[in-house]
Amino acid sequence: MIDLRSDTVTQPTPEMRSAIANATVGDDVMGEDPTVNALEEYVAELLGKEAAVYMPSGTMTNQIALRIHTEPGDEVILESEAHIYYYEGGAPAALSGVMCRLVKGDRGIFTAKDLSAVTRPTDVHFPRTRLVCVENTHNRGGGKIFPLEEIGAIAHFCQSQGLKLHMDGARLWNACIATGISPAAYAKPFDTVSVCFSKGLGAPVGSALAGSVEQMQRARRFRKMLGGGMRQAGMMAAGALYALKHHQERLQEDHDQAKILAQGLSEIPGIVVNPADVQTNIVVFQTPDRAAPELEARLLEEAGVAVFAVGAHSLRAVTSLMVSPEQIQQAVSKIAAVLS
Ligand code: TLP
Repeated sequence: MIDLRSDTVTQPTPEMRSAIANATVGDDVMGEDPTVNALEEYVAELLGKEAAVYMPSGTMTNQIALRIHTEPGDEVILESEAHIYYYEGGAPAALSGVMCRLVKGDRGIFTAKDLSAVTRPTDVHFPRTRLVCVENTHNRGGGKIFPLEEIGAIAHFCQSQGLKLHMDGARLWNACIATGISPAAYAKPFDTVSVCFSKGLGAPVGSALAGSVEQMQRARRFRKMLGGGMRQAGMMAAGALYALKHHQERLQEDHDQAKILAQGLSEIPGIVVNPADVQTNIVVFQTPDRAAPELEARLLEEAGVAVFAVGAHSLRAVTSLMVSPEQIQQAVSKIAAVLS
Protein backbone atom coordinates (compact mmCIF):
# COMPACT_ATOMS: atom_id res chain seq x y z
CA MET A 1 0.00 0.00 0.00
CA ILE A 2 1.15 3.54 -0.76
CA ASP A 3 0.04 5.37 2.35
CA LEU A 4 -0.74 9.02 1.65
CA ARG A 5 -3.45 9.35 4.32
CA SER A 6 -1.39 11.39 6.77
CA ASP A 7 2.07 12.15 8.10
CA THR A 8 0.79 10.71 11.38
CA VAL A 9 1.39 7.19 9.97
CA THR A 10 5.16 7.69 10.11
CA GLN A 11 7.03 4.98 11.98
CA PRO A 12 10.25 5.35 13.96
CA THR A 13 13.46 4.72 12.02
CA PRO A 14 16.00 2.17 13.36
CA GLU A 15 18.14 5.05 14.72
CA MET A 16 15.14 6.55 16.48
CA ARG A 17 14.23 3.17 17.94
CA SER A 18 17.75 2.89 19.30
CA ALA A 19 17.50 6.37 20.91
CA ILE A 20 14.19 5.25 22.44
CA ALA A 21 15.63 1.97 23.71
CA ASN A 22 18.53 3.76 25.38
CA ALA A 23 16.53 6.62 26.93
CA THR A 24 17.14 7.46 30.58
CA VAL A 25 13.74 7.64 32.28
CA GLY A 26 12.04 8.52 35.58
CA ASP A 27 8.58 9.38 36.88
CA ASP A 28 7.56 12.41 34.85
CA VAL A 29 4.50 13.22 36.97
CA MET A 30 7.04 13.77 39.76
CA GLY A 31 9.12 15.86 37.32
CA GLU A 32 11.88 13.23 37.40
CA ASP A 33 12.15 12.02 33.82
CA PRO A 34 15.44 13.46 32.52
CA THR A 35 14.53 12.82 28.86
CA VAL A 36 11.15 14.55 29.15
CA ASN A 37 12.82 17.43 31.00
CA ALA A 38 15.45 17.71 28.25
CA LEU A 39 12.75 17.69 25.56
CA GLU A 40 10.69 20.35 27.32
CA GLU A 41 13.73 22.59 27.77
CA TYR A 42 14.78 22.12 24.15
CA VAL A 43 11.29 22.89 22.81
CA ALA A 44 11.00 26.00 25.00
CA GLU A 45 14.39 27.14 23.70
CA LEU A 46 13.51 26.45 20.04
CA LEU A 47 10.25 28.39 20.41
CA GLY A 48 11.77 31.19 22.50
CA LYS A 49 9.32 30.59 25.35
CA GLU A 50 9.95 30.30 29.11
CA ALA A 51 8.66 26.75 29.43
CA ALA A 52 7.05 23.81 27.64
CA VAL A 53 5.01 20.76 28.69
CA TYR A 54 5.12 17.39 26.91
CA MET A 55 1.71 15.84 26.28
CA PRO A 56 0.33 12.73 24.55
CA SER A 57 -1.24 14.49 21.55
CA GLY A 58 -1.78 17.68 19.59
CA THR A 59 -5.42 17.57 20.54
CA MET A 60 -4.50 17.70 24.21
CA THR A 61 -2.00 20.57 23.80
CA ASN A 62 -4.57 22.61 21.86
CA GLN A 63 -7.42 21.90 24.23
CA ILE A 64 -5.34 22.63 27.30
CA ALA A 65 -4.33 25.92 25.68
CA LEU A 66 -8.03 26.78 25.34
CA ARG A 67 -8.59 25.72 28.95
CA ILE A 68 -5.80 27.84 30.42
CA HIS A 69 -6.80 30.99 28.52
CA THR A 70 -10.56 30.86 29.12
CA GLU A 71 -13.39 30.29 31.57
CA PRO A 72 -16.69 28.59 30.69
CA GLY A 73 -18.93 30.94 28.69
CA ASP A 74 -16.00 32.75 27.07
CA GLU A 75 -15.59 32.95 23.32
CA VAL A 76 -12.68 31.72 21.18
CA ILE A 77 -12.17 32.99 17.63
CA LEU A 78 -10.99 30.39 15.13
CA GLU A 79 -10.76 30.00 11.38
CA SER A 80 -13.82 28.12 10.11
CA GLU A 81 -11.87 24.95 9.21
CA ALA A 82 -9.41 25.01 12.11
CA HIS A 83 -8.42 21.59 13.44
CA ILE A 84 -9.34 22.70 16.99
CA TYR A 85 -12.90 23.32 15.84
CA TYR A 86 -13.28 20.75 13.05
CA TYR A 87 -11.45 17.66 14.23
CA GLU A 88 -11.16 17.67 18.01
CA GLY A 89 -14.43 15.98 18.89
CA GLY A 90 -16.26 19.05 20.15
CA ALA A 91 -13.68 19.42 22.93
CA PRO A 92 -13.87 23.25 23.16
CA ALA A 93 -17.48 22.89 24.31
CA ALA A 94 -16.99 19.71 26.33
CA LEU A 95 -13.74 20.52 28.13
CA SER A 96 -13.60 24.31 28.33
CA GLY A 97 -17.27 25.23 27.95
CA VAL A 98 -16.38 27.90 25.41
CA MET A 99 -18.23 29.27 22.41
CA CYS A 100 -16.45 29.14 19.06
CA ARG A 101 -16.79 32.12 16.76
CA LEU A 102 -15.58 31.41 13.24
CA VAL A 103 -13.71 33.56 10.75
CA LYS A 104 -13.78 32.45 7.13
CA GLY A 105 -10.24 32.34 5.81
CA ASP A 106 -8.65 31.75 2.43
CA ARG A 107 -7.43 28.14 2.71
CA GLY A 108 -7.15 28.72 6.43
CA ILE A 109 -5.51 32.13 6.31
CA PHE A 110 -7.42 35.11 7.74
CA THR A 111 -6.41 38.71 8.27
CA ALA A 112 -6.42 41.17 11.15
CA LYS A 113 -9.24 42.93 9.29
CA ASP A 114 -11.32 39.70 9.20
CA LEU A 115 -10.70 39.38 12.92
CA SER A 116 -11.72 42.92 13.74
CA ALA A 117 -14.97 42.37 11.77
CA VAL A 118 -16.09 39.64 14.21
CA THR A 119 -14.83 41.19 17.44
CA ARG A 120 -17.55 42.71 19.59
CA PRO A 121 -17.36 45.35 22.28
CA THR A 122 -17.53 44.51 25.96
CA ASP A 123 -21.23 44.31 26.73
CA VAL A 124 -23.29 42.25 29.14
CA HIS A 125 -25.16 40.72 26.19
CA PHE A 126 -22.05 39.20 24.61
CA PRO A 127 -19.76 36.38 25.64
CA ARG A 128 -16.31 37.56 26.73
CA THR A 129 -13.96 37.07 23.78
CA ARG A 130 -10.68 35.84 25.25
CA LEU A 131 -8.64 33.95 22.69
CA VAL A 132 -7.76 33.85 19.00
CA CYS A 133 -6.25 30.73 17.39
CA VAL A 134 -4.08 30.49 14.30
CA GLU A 135 -3.16 27.19 12.58
CA ASN A 136 0.25 27.02 10.88
CA THR A 137 0.49 25.21 8.55
CA HIS A 138 -3.24 24.89 7.94
CA ASN A 139 -4.34 21.27 7.59
CA ARG A 140 -7.65 21.68 5.73
CA GLY A 141 -6.13 24.62 3.87
CA GLY A 142 -3.83 22.08 2.15
CA GLY A 143 -0.74 22.76 4.27
CA LYS A 144 -0.86 26.50 3.65
CA ILE A 145 1.65 28.62 5.51
CA PHE A 146 0.35 31.52 7.62
CA PRO A 147 2.33 34.60 6.51
CA LEU A 148 4.41 36.00 9.38
CA GLU A 149 3.48 39.56 8.47
CA GLU A 150 -0.23 38.80 8.85
CA ILE A 151 0.44 37.05 12.15
CA GLY A 152 2.12 40.28 13.30
CA ALA A 153 -0.97 42.31 12.35
CA ILE A 154 -3.27 39.79 14.10
CA ALA A 155 -1.08 39.87 17.24
CA HIS A 156 -1.13 43.67 17.23
CA PHE A 157 -4.91 43.63 17.03
CA CYS A 158 -5.16 41.05 19.82
CA GLN A 159 -2.93 43.14 22.09
CA SER A 160 -5.06 46.21 21.46
CA GLN A 161 -8.17 44.24 22.49
CA GLY A 162 -6.65 42.31 25.40
CA LEU A 163 -7.08 38.98 23.57
CA LYS A 164 -4.73 36.02 24.00
CA LEU A 165 -3.25 34.36 20.93
CA HIS A 166 -2.56 30.64 20.48
CA MET A 167 -0.92 28.85 17.57
CA ASP A 168 -1.80 25.29 16.59
CA GLY A 169 1.64 24.59 15.20
CA ALA A 170 1.20 20.84 14.70
CA ARG A 171 3.11 21.36 11.44
CA LEU A 172 5.03 24.51 12.37
CA TRP A 173 8.25 22.64 11.51
CA ASN A 174 7.04 22.37 7.91
CA ALA A 175 6.36 26.11 7.74
CA CYS A 176 9.86 26.80 9.11
CA ILE A 177 11.64 24.55 6.63
CA ALA A 178 9.60 25.92 3.71
CA THR A 179 10.22 29.60 4.56
CA GLY A 180 13.54 29.61 6.40
CA ILE A 181 11.78 31.46 9.26
CA SER A 182 12.84 30.11 12.68
CA PRO A 183 10.36 28.45 15.08
CA ALA A 184 11.12 31.24 17.61
CA ALA A 185 10.31 33.98 15.08
CA TYR A 186 6.97 32.34 14.27
CA ALA A 187 6.23 31.74 17.96
CA LYS A 188 7.14 35.22 19.24
CA PRO A 189 3.76 36.95 18.72
CA PHE A 190 1.87 34.10 20.46
CA ASP A 191 1.06 33.58 24.13
CA THR A 192 1.07 29.81 23.65
CA VAL A 193 2.23 27.49 20.89
CA SER A 194 1.40 23.83 20.35
CA VAL A 195 3.80 21.68 18.29
CA CYS A 196 3.67 18.00 17.31
CA PHE A 197 6.47 15.45 17.02
CA SER A 198 4.32 12.62 15.68
CA LYS A 199 3.54 14.08 12.24
CA GLY A 200 6.19 14.78 9.58
CA LEU A 201 8.98 14.63 12.16
CA GLY A 202 8.24 10.93 12.51
CA ALA A 203 8.29 10.43 16.30
CA PRO A 204 5.82 7.81 17.53
CA VAL A 205 3.97 9.90 20.13
CA GLY A 206 3.59 13.35 21.51
CA SER A 207 3.24 17.10 21.31
CA ALA A 208 4.28 20.03 23.45
CA LEU A 209 2.64 23.23 24.60
CA ALA A 210 4.94 26.21 25.18
CA GLY A 211 4.36 29.54 26.89
CA SER A 212 5.17 31.37 30.14
CA VAL A 213 6.16 29.52 33.33
CA GLU A 214 2.86 30.51 34.94
CA GLN A 215 0.78 29.31 31.97
CA MET A 216 2.69 26.04 31.81
CA GLN A 217 2.10 25.40 35.53
CA ARG A 218 -1.60 25.78 34.84
CA ALA A 219 -1.27 23.53 31.76
CA ARG A 220 0.45 20.84 33.85
CA ARG A 221 -2.46 20.86 36.28
CA PHE A 222 -5.01 20.38 33.46
CA ARG A 223 -2.83 17.70 31.87
CA LYS A 224 -3.01 15.77 35.14
CA MET A 225 -6.74 16.41 35.44
CA LEU A 226 -7.34 14.95 31.97
CA GLY A 227 -5.20 11.89 32.65
CA GLY A 228 -2.33 13.04 30.46
CA GLY A 229 0.32 12.82 33.19
CA MET A 230 2.54 9.97 32.01
CA ARG A 231 5.13 8.18 34.09
CA GLN A 232 8.28 6.94 32.26
CA ALA A 233 7.35 9.11 29.28
CA GLY A 234 11.03 9.53 28.41
CA MET A 235 10.61 6.39 26.27
CA MET A 236 8.50 8.50 23.93
CA ALA A 237 10.17 11.84 24.53
CA ALA A 238 13.44 10.27 23.33
CA GLY A 239 11.81 9.70 19.92
CA ALA A 240 10.66 13.31 19.86
CA LEU A 241 14.11 14.63 20.79
CA TYR A 242 15.69 12.46 18.12
CA ALA A 243 13.17 13.70 15.57
CA LEU A 244 13.79 17.36 16.41
CA LYS A 245 17.53 16.91 16.05
CA HIS A 246 17.58 14.71 12.93
CA HIS A 247 14.34 15.00 10.98
CA GLN A 248 13.62 18.71 10.62
CA GLU A 249 15.77 19.35 7.56
CA ARG A 250 14.41 16.34 5.69
CA LEU A 251 10.89 17.82 5.66
CA GLN A 252 12.00 19.64 2.51
CA GLU A 253 12.02 16.24 0.78
CA ASP A 254 8.36 15.80 1.70
CA HIS A 255 7.57 19.25 0.32
CA ASP A 256 9.39 18.47 -2.94
CA GLN A 257 7.51 15.19 -3.29
CA ALA A 258 4.18 16.91 -2.58
CA LYS A 259 4.86 19.33 -5.46
CA ILE A 260 5.71 16.45 -7.79
CA LEU A 261 2.57 14.62 -6.70
CA ALA A 262 0.40 17.71 -7.27
CA GLN A 263 1.94 18.22 -10.70
CA GLY A 264 1.22 14.59 -11.63
CA LEU A 265 -2.33 14.74 -10.30
CA SER A 266 -3.01 18.02 -12.15
CA GLU A 267 -2.36 16.19 -15.44
CA ILE A 268 -5.02 13.52 -14.76
CA PRO A 269 -8.40 14.26 -16.41
CA GLY A 270 -11.07 14.57 -13.71
CA ILE A 271 -8.71 15.95 -11.06
CA VAL A 272 -8.38 19.63 -10.30
CA VAL A 273 -5.39 20.88 -8.34
CA ASN A 274 -3.01 23.78 -8.76
CA PRO A 275 0.55 22.64 -7.98
CA ALA A 276 1.44 26.27 -7.21
CA ASP A 277 -0.89 26.06 -4.18
CA VAL A 278 1.21 23.31 -2.60
CA GLN A 279 3.58 24.93 -0.11
CA THR A 280 4.40 22.05 2.24
CA ASN A 281 3.57 18.32 2.52
CA ILE A 282 -0.23 18.34 2.04
CA VAL A 283 -1.97 18.13 -1.34
CA VAL A 284 -5.72 18.74 -1.40
CA PHE A 285 -7.24 17.96 -4.80
CA GLN A 286 -10.76 18.19 -6.20
CA THR A 287 -12.74 15.61 -8.17
CA PRO A 288 -15.73 17.67 -9.36
CA ASP A 289 -17.41 14.75 -11.18
CA ARG A 290 -16.86 12.07 -8.57
CA ALA A 291 -17.85 11.65 -4.94
CA ALA A 292 -14.69 11.74 -2.84
CA PRO A 293 -15.62 9.03 -0.28
CA GLU A 294 -16.34 6.52 -3.07
CA LEU A 295 -13.15 7.43 -4.88
CA GLU A 296 -11.17 7.04 -1.65
CA ALA A 297 -12.52 3.46 -1.32
CA ARG A 298 -11.83 2.60 -4.97
CA LEU A 299 -8.28 3.97 -4.90
CA LEU A 300 -7.52 1.74 -1.93
CA GLU A 301 -9.22 -1.38 -3.27
CA GLU A 302 -8.19 -1.15 -6.91
CA ALA A 303 -4.85 0.61 -6.69
CA GLY A 304 -3.58 0.20 -3.13
CA VAL A 305 -3.28 3.97 -2.79
CA ALA A 306 -4.57 5.35 0.51
CA VAL A 307 -5.77 8.95 0.64
CA PHE A 308 -8.45 10.69 2.74
CA ALA A 309 -11.67 12.21 1.48
CA VAL A 310 -11.86 15.62 3.16
CA GLY A 311 -15.02 16.92 1.48
CA ALA A 312 -17.79 15.85 -0.87
CA HIS A 313 -15.47 16.29 -3.87
CA SER A 314 -12.08 16.79 -2.33
CA LEU A 315 -9.35 14.43 -1.17
CA ARG A 316 -6.11 14.84 0.71
CA ALA A 317 -2.74 13.22 0.08
CA VAL A 318 0.14 13.79 2.49
CA THR A 319 3.79 13.04 1.82
CA SER A 320 6.08 11.78 4.56
CA LEU A 321 9.14 9.69 5.25
CA MET A 322 6.98 6.58 4.74
CA VAL A 323 6.62 7.32 1.00
CA SER A 324 9.55 7.14 -1.43
CA PRO A 325 9.89 9.24 -4.62
CA GLU A 326 9.27 6.03 -6.63
CA GLN A 327 6.01 5.48 -4.77
CA ILE A 328 4.92 9.03 -5.55
CA GLN A 329 5.37 8.31 -9.27
CA GLN A 330 3.55 4.98 -8.88
CA ALA A 331 0.71 6.67 -6.99
CA VAL A 332 0.15 9.12 -9.86
CA SER A 333 0.01 6.31 -12.47
CA LYS A 334 -2.25 4.16 -10.29
CA ILE A 335 -4.66 7.04 -9.59
CA ALA A 336 -4.71 7.88 -13.33
CA ALA A 337 -5.56 4.23 -14.13
CA VAL A 338 -8.49 4.19 -11.69
CA LEU A 339 -9.85 7.45 -13.10
CA SER A 340 -9.43 6.47 -16.75
N1 TLP B 1 -4.46 15.95 12.34
C1 TLP B 1 -4.73 14.64 11.80
C2 TLP B 1 -6.23 14.34 11.83
O1 TLP B 1 -6.75 14.65 13.09
C3 TLP B 1 -7.01 15.06 10.81
C4 TLP B 1 -4.16 14.51 10.40
O2 TLP B 1 -4.10 13.39 9.92
O3 TLP B 1 -3.77 15.54 9.81
N2 TLP B 1 -3.56 20.20 14.80
C5 TLP B 1 -3.47 19.92 13.49
C6 TLP B 1 -3.29 21.04 12.52
C7 TLP B 1 -3.52 18.60 13.06
O4 TLP B 1 -3.46 18.35 11.75
C8 TLP B 1 -3.67 17.56 13.99
C9 TLP B 1 -3.78 16.11 13.55
C10 TLP B 1 -3.77 17.90 15.34
C11 TLP B 1 -3.71 19.24 15.71
C12 TLP B 1 -4.01 16.88 16.42
O5 TLP B 1 -2.94 16.08 16.66
P1 TLP B 1 -3.12 14.65 17.40
O6 TLP B 1 -3.55 13.69 16.33
O7 TLP B 1 -1.76 14.38 17.94
O8 TLP B 1 -4.13 14.80 18.46
